[in-house]
Amino acid sequence: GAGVSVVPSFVFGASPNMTKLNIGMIGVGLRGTNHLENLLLRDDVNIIAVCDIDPSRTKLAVEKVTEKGGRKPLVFGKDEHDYKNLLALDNIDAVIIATPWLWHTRMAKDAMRAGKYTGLEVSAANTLEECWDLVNTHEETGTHMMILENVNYRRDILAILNMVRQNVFGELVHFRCGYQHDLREVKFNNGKQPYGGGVEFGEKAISEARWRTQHSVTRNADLYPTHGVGPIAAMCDINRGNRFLSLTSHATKSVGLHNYIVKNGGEDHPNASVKFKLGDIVTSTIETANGETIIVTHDTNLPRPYSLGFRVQGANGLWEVDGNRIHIAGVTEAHHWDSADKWLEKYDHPLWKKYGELATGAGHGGMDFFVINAFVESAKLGVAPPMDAYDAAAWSAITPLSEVSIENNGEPQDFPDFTRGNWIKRKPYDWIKDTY
Ligand code: A2G
Repeated sequence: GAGVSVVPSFVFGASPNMTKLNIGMIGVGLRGTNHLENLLLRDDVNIIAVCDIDPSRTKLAVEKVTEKGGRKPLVFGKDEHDYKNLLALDNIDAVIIATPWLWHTRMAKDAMRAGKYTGLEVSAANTLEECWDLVNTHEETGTHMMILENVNYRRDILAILNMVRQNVFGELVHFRCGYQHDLREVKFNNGKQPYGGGVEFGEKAISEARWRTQHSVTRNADLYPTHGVGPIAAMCDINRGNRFLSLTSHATKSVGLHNYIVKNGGEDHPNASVKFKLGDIVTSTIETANGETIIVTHDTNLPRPYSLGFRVQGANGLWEVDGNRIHIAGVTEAHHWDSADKWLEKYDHPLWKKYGELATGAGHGGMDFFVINAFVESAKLGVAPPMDAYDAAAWSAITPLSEVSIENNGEPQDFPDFTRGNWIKRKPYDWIKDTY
């Protein structure tokens, strides 16, 4: 709010006569707890209730709230449907959903039907039907939902978006992005620790390996498109003057997960006989209505350093995250790269300029802080969020569309127009401001 300044006692969102946003947390595993910690840095929210089927997680969440001097939240989670009792609470304004993927859409639908401003973790939906469900439920209820894509708030991404808005790259032509993250120690653990130490998944594992790995068994698709495509969609105004038209996808063979099991669990481990459908590298090419292409990579089963692989290219130059380099015609030497550092500094986003130290210093990685800030500020105002149900649907649709394309030797798949024609007149979101 107005008059906020950065002083030692500064709390994000502070404003004297602000009404507080009452929040319910659905899912307080590793991700939900991270959101909770960022919420507890603010003084404009109350955590009214927390829900998780694992009592050790709700216990931890309650402790975190009360340690910060908050009132003890109500606890839900006696069974998988107890979240509906949380949604029935009249005094909750907004909910954050951070649960296994297969619960996302149904929980978000129930939350919107209950009139709660809804924050939904990525990926939002698993099938085209679920994508439509998010859009239709938003339209039927008039309740807002925001897809909580944190990478849209990464410092370099917002600086590049700032450069895009100032036309530094010229007319946009081509993008690359993806989720390139060695998840082998996320997909397997020993049932005692969340990451690695064994080759179990499903019932015998805990945390993400308990539910996430199964998607690699049953689906050959880009399983996790939004970290890459979310930031690009903001840059090229998807659903706001532009839209995804179609895609083609290809997958390699699948060797990484099987090799990992054999190497760490032995050939005789029962999981050594599991056949993983997910190809190690899945590559999709999207065409947009404005004539750009976007190459999206999904690469989670092989040893490799983390990179979302961004490239943003226009008629006047390009940025590549790998190599941290930029070329701008007429500014950088012809045919040569310039380090991206001084560009990223020069075009640093107003939010990061203002609150970057607080966000990073608070030990919460910055971008997570800003995505939660955008959610809370939008919910307090009751306005549409920066990334809405149409974005959640269009971005998540890459999973089912890539699956069908791969199954059919790269046959092009049309994206549904989730805006039903409104993309032509919807105005680009104003990303470049210092409030949220
Ligand atoms: O790996 C990363 O932190 C991902 N986030 C997150 O979404 C999740 O997949 C995690 C594995 O547990 C980003 O890449 C921004």
